[in-house]
This record gives sequence, C-alpha cells and structure tokens, in this order.
Amino acid sequence: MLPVTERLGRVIAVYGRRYRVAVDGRELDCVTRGKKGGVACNDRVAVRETGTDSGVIERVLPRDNLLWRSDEHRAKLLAANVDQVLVVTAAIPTPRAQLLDRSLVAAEAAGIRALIIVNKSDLPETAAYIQRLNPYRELGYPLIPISARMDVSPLKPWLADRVSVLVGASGMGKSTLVNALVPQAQAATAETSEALDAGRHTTTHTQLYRLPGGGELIDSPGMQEFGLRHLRLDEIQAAFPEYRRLAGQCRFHDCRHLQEPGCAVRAAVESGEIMRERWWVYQDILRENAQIGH
Ligand SMILES: Nc1nc2c(ncn2[C@@H]2O[C@H](COP(=O)(O)OP(=O)(O)OP(=O)(O)O)[C@@H](O)[C@H]2O)c(=O)[nH]1
Ligand SMILES: [Mg+2]
Ligand SMILES: [Zn+2]
Repeated sequence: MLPVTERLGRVIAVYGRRYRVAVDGRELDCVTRGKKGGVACNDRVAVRETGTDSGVIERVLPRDNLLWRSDEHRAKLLAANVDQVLVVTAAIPTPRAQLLDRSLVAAEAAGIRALIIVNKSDLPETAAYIQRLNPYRELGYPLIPISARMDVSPLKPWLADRVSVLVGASGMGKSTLVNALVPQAQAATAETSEALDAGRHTTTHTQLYRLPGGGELIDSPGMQEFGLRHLRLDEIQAAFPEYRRLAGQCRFHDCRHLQEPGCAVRAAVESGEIMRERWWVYQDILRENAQIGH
C-alpha cells in the first residue's frame, strides 16, 4: 500500500542524479531522498510531489531485472525491467576489445536476452566484420546487420511491444538508430571524430523513447569499459552459453576452467570448438573479481 501522499511512477530519463518520472500522464523532475542513488531508467518508483512538476523518489519498487556494470568504486545502473539488450557494434570506429562479450555476459547474468546489432552496414568494412561475428549466432545471439543511416527495417520486428535497451561504445550509432526509429526523438548525435577528440561521449544521459510501432527503446551513453565486479564465479560461468553444453565434463566438479587438468572447456578452446577470445575475456573477468582469488 502507498501512503496517500505517494504515487506510482516510472523513470523515463536519468541525468546524473536527477530523474524524469512519468506519473499519471505527467512528467516530474525528481531527486532521490538524501544522497542515495540506485535508481535506473525504467524503474518503477514511489514519488512524492514537492512542487509544480517536481518530486522526490521515495522508493524503488521491486525490479524484474537490472542491467548494470561496476568497477572498483561504484555501480552504474543502465536500465531496469527490460525485455532485451541490444548490443550495438560496428566495424568503424574499431570496436573496443571485450566490450561486446562483456555486454553479453552482463545481460546473461541479469537474465535478459541479448541481440547483437551490427550497425553501419553501408560501410565497406562491415561485411568482414559480420563474418567475424557469425559464430555468435551459434551461441544463440541473433545477429542483426542494419544501417541506422540507410535502413533500420530489419530491426523493427524485434522491437515491437518490448522494452529494449541500447548499449555499446561511443560512436557506434545508438542515438542515430533512435532517431531513425522515433521520428520526434531528436537525440543528439555526432561525428565520431568530433566526439572522441573532445574526449567525451555525445549522449550524456539515459532516456526511454516510445516506438511508433509499439514498444520502447532506451538510449544510453557510450561506455569504454564494462566492469563486472559484481559477479560471482558461478554467475560468470553460467553467463557463457558455450560452457553449458560441457557441464559436468570437467575432471573436477569445481573446475574454474583455467589451468586445471582434464578441463573440458580448455579442451574445447584448443580444438577450436569454442572461441578462444571469449575464454580470454572469461579469464580477465575472473581475475578482476578479487574475491574469486587470483
Ligand atoms: N556510415 C554510417 N554512419 C553511421 C551510421 N549510424 C551512425 N553513424 C554515424 O556514427 C557517428 C556516431 O553516431 P551516434 O549515433 O552519435 O553514436 P552513439 O553510439 O550514440 O555515441 P554516444 O552517444 O557517444 O554513445 C555519427 O557520425 C553517425 O552519423 C550508419 O548506419 N552508417
Ligand atoms: Mg548517443
Ligand atoms: Zn573446466
């Protein structure tokens, strides 16, 4: 039960520690009570109005799921209660090592399905990049080439009636994609060189947009790193679909799939059955997690 002064709302944009909350068809500019953060885009919240078009978020209601990243110092919440994560990548600018795999791991760990969007299919470099990414289809991730500039229609059927969140490095074209799908969005975009030279990302806030064909799309600022300090060993292992079919085949039941003798994962890496680069990502994630002890 809500106290009479509280109303239910939904967070539709996050600007640092300020939040835009939709309440009964209106939008309130909100802060959280005290210094606590911990509010994500698309969170359901209880708010108390404090003035015309302003309010305070009193509580976050229980979430279906939460996509987030974490480094040594803090957690960064990306979005809550989403149906799918769209990991946006492109051949140009050169993708940052591990960002795609780490985004997929975060989605798996949060129990959210992930799709890989290969943007900029109008560029000649993209064909070879798609070839490189083809093995991800076998892992169960739909691979959807599009051009946010020329043609986004292959993506539309995947979006209807779902809440999707875009993640990826700066310059991959997330906001360009939003503008192609949501005519009135007018999200800021920038030439990659401009954005990178200025040492900043073009999009600096997270925002939810309503899609004309039904469904919603969340744009977020580009990231350079995807820290996963919050994951335990068993969660990390479970986030690699290629390990699942090898379950129970290692000599030791608590095998960490590193240097242990009789490791079925390692054997599959050596035989080329699973992608060596992803095994390296796995090792790096383990190494970062101090409590796992390396
Ligand atoms: N050739 C080509 N360029 C594209 C395409 N989509 C986006 N771009 C360009 O890529 C650059 C970056 O696009 P943005 O949409 O700002 O990228 P972003 O992922 O939102 O970047 P951040 O907000 O910094 O995270 C812009 O110059 C876009 O015009 C595409 O399909 N083809
Ligand atoms: Mg952007
Ligand atoms: Zn093993």
